[in-house]
Amino acid sequence: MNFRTTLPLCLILLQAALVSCSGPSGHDYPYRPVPFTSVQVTDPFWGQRLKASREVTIPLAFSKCEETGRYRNFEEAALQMHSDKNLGFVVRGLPFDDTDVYKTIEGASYLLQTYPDPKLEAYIDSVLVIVAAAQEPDGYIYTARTRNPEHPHRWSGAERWVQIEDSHELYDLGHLIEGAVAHYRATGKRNFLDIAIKYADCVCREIGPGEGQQVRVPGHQIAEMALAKLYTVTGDRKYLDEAKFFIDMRGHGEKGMDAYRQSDVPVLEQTEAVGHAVRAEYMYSGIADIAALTGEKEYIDVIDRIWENMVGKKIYLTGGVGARREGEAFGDAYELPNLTSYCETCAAIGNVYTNWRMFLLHGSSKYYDVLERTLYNGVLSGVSLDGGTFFYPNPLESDGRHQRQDWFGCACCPSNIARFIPSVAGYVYAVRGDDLYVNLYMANRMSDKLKSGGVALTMDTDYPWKGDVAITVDQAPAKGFTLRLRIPGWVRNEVLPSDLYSYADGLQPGYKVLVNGTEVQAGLEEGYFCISRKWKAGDRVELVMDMPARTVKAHPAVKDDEGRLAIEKGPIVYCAEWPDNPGVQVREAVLGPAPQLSVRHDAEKLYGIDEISVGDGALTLIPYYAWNHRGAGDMAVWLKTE
Ligand code: FUB
Ligand code: ZN
Repeated sequence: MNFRTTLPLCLILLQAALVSCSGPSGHDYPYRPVPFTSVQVTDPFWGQRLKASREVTIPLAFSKCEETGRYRNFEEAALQMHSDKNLGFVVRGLPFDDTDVYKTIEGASYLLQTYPDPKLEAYIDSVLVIVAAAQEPDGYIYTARTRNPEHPHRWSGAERWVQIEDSHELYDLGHLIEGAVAHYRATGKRNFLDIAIKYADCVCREIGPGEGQQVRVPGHQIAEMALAKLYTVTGDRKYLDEAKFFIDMRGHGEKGMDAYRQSDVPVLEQTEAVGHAVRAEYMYSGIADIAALTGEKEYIDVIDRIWENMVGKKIYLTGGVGARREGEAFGDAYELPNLTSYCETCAAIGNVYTNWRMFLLHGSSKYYDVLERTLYNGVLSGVSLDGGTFFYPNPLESDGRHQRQDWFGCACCPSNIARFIPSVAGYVYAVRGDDLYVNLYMANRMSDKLKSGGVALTMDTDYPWKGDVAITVDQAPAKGFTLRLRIPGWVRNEVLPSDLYSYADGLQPGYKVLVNGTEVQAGLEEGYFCISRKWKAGDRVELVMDMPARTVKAHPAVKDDEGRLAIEKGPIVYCAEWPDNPGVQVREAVLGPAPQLSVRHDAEKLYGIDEISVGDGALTLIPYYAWNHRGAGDMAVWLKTE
């Protein structure tokens, strides 16, 4: 693989400038993520995902944008804008089809960091020419209206903003900004960012509390977190104010808004995860951003409360959220059905965004325990191993009717996978002062700045199959720094930071940390093993974690998991699938109350997995993320004990 080892100087300076202008109000997240531009993934597990993304997912998503008329929509909008008469374009599809283009460019931009690709960069530039041409002179960009202002998409309302609860005009803004900022950070070019700024300025002019402005609230959240990000990039406070306005106005009796859109009560009074799960997760991320960037504590309190409710009562073992198909929504407490679990891929990605921000606010590893579980299970199941097919819902049980597809009429999940997977490098490390947090384990090389100077590390590991991690210090500030290694919940005997699930086997896995071959002792601080010292180049830290296969049980209030156990190993949740168990009806299979589990690595199967056998081979389990690669059939995560 052709990994980039050094960034050009101009990009390093650009990154430094971006970091220093984040939080211009003086408030910011106390913990700063080490950006994706500073981490080169060299990992076999994630390297394969990135390869699949680069070679299959991103080209597929671009070709689907072309084939399904998403580029044509921009072209038609441009033609209509420059015509005196109505050209009669029929506005079909979904009013947020533009976002698939923005999201795919976002993913491609992250990829450019690890795999510089002038052809891909030029292709993106050519798409951006088409996108820019569809932008109205005042910045409005929403092809579902501009294509035919007299007959816009039926969800869009006769005029701008009037049907905001369904139109997705501001959802489009959110994805536009997210894509544009990633593209700017990756390439230093402004051709996408300027389009986003122009639309954001249009929205800030027309929507707000001031005279002559309309009071409107996004029907589908994401503009909040995106505008907050645009504020950190530009330093322009009006974007943060607009994001806060959107959050603050929610639940104040707007027309057509309800619990489905998290608008039944004002945000600051909300206590539970409710409604459409993707909208909810994006809103929680936006609230966390407002909390961090304004320093207003009441927003932290609300997001803390909702997080407790979600992690304590409404999350699946896979990190998936959204139990109900109807409304793609959170259910009641402990309502976690398996066969009908919805667990939209986008909601899992949103759950990563939320928990990442919760860590950046609080610095506790418990948020990464949720994030990691979601990443390896609920997110990864959303895309096939070759990167070419996708799940929209991610159920924990199947009767054979659920299969990945190469695209959907509503393509939010494939394009979210296209943008998320390549961004994974940005979740590995974080910094505070002279503390370097290692939050995810994957082989990589990183370099960044601590308060006292530059730091560079090389990480080697076979995670998630082995719990051994070796970190070599390549550069360190003369003064020294504190290395904070996250000790995952799964090795501390905690499935999730709540009582929703617990290990059922009585095992007590252990871990140890060695520096240059000598074991060191330390208590955990917020879930981190901390080593403070003057490091020198070549110092080697080893984290050795037991990673046995484990059985898990659910809280007794989860009726659908009653009398059942699930199996996991490290961060990976397992399932029984039909091809590995000929002659066994896996949904009816009986584990027994204390099954003996043995693990075998198969480098060929399903791109290399650890397979788990129960007893003397009565049942074989594979990682949940890897199911449905060998045809349609039964699958189950929660298995009967008798
Ligand atoms: O409405 C935009 C996206 O489409 C949502 O986030 C998904 O749940 C799907 O409905
Ligand atoms: Zn989706």
